[in-house]
Amino acid sequence: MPARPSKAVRSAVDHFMKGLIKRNPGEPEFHQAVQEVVESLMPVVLDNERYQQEEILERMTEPDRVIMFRVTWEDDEGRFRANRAWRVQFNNAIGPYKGGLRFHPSVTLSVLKFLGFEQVFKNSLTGLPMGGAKGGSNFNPKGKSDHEVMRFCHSLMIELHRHIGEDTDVPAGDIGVGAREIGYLFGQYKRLENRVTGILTGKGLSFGGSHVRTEATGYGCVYFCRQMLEEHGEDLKGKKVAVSGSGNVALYAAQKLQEFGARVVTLSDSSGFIHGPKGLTKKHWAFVRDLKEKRRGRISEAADKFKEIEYHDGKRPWNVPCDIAMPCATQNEISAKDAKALLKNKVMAVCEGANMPTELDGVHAFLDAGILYAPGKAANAGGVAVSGLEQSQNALRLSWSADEVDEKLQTIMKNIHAQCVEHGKDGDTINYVKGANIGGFVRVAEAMSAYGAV
Ligand code: NDP
Ligand code: 2IT
Repeated sequence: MPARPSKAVRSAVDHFMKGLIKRNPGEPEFHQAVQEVVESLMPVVLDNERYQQEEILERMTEPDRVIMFRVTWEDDEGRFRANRAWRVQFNNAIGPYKGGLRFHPSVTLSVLKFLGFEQVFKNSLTGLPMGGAKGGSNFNPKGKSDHEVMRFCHSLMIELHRHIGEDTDVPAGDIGVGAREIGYLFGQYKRLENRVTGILTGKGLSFGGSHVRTEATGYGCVYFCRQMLEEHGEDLKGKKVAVSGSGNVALYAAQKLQEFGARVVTLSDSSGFIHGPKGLTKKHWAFVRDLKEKRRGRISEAADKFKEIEYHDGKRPWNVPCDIAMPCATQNEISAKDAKALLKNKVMAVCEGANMPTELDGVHAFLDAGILYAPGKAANAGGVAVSGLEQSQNALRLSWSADEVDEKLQTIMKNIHAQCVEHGKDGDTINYVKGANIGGFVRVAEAMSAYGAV
């Protein structure tokens, strides 16, 4: 059982959150992300007068800068359309801003602030010199033609190009932004600036991309999970794993889980989930990858194709009994009720491929139950880590082999795990939330402190 926070810590957290909510009204996702972090950090800050005097927590929860702009583009019928886009440059204390772009109708400033805030800690945990940022638009790529997506990306870059640069801010992909979008964005940047340099990551291999970047988040999440199990005398072999999502992160997490002998029983999209009680095999995986990466179809098609797969419309996979849950779709996809269902079915580990996929009450339920719970900012850091390696390769003007990059990724995930263990000791258990939050915090706080009042 983890130690309960003292009354002084609880009241300091409440006081801090009241101020934050007042300064940032109507931003529930941002409040949630900050609350989770502040619950871990408050004891550290209360113990350190310098951090209090320098208002480290107040400064770390205020983005350096938010850029908001309109993106006008023309659809295939010749109609003009307008979307809103942002870049939230959260903190560059330890390196140039770094973080993905998300295209999804649910994107709001609150969502991008929560993602940018978490990115600061995640990037610090990788040990690479990267600050934190996030950006994106409420543009919905679903149902749009390639030409429409291209026109949207080109238009977005007309504004974004003046705010980014290899030593300033380096965006990448996230939900709705993959290889196709990065290609269009990079092409437009190159045309506008007449510079071919590492201003985006996740690029195609023919124009400066890194081997293993596509696979990195999913693979990294499984490497982290394996490490966490090993730390507790367990391994992945034969473990039943419920994976959600069927995009970039979910696909490559599922592939690596299969390679390590785990039994992946579910995948999902925003319409529903598929369940293969005997485990999804390589053949199923290849079908879903083609479906999602090339044909942009719905996950239900897998159940039309294979009789051993069931489809559950409008549902999430968390009622399927499993040893490990690996949420890889989106924020708050595990509600407090879902968390209870997972615990009732004796889940032993939850390892987050997505960012903040578990509601705060669900997080508390996992921690109270003492299961192995790896928060996204630690477990999904493999994606941005390989983005950092892509930046290094671009700066050196050379390209490392897939094996070299994969080896570096494994080492980075091991180091992140070690930081969680070092900072997460809680009685005789390891609290990975506390470990990741404190581990990510220290480097950024020390850098900010060294700079003085800036
Ligand atoms: P993709 O766009 O490739 O895939 C997203 C998947 O999640 C799709 O299956 C999508 O279904 C599903 N999804 C999206 N929104 C919702 C929703 N509101 N409800 C239910 N399902 C939803 O994105 P990624 O795989 O890149 O990202 C997945 C998660 O991982 C996100 O939280 C992202 O922030 C995080 N992440 C991504 C990294 C990366 O390198 N790409 C790195 C670290 C974290 P549908 O197709 O129906 O929309
Ligand atoms: O959430 C994330 O870490 C990402 N979407 C990847 C960011 C990046 O810069 O590669």
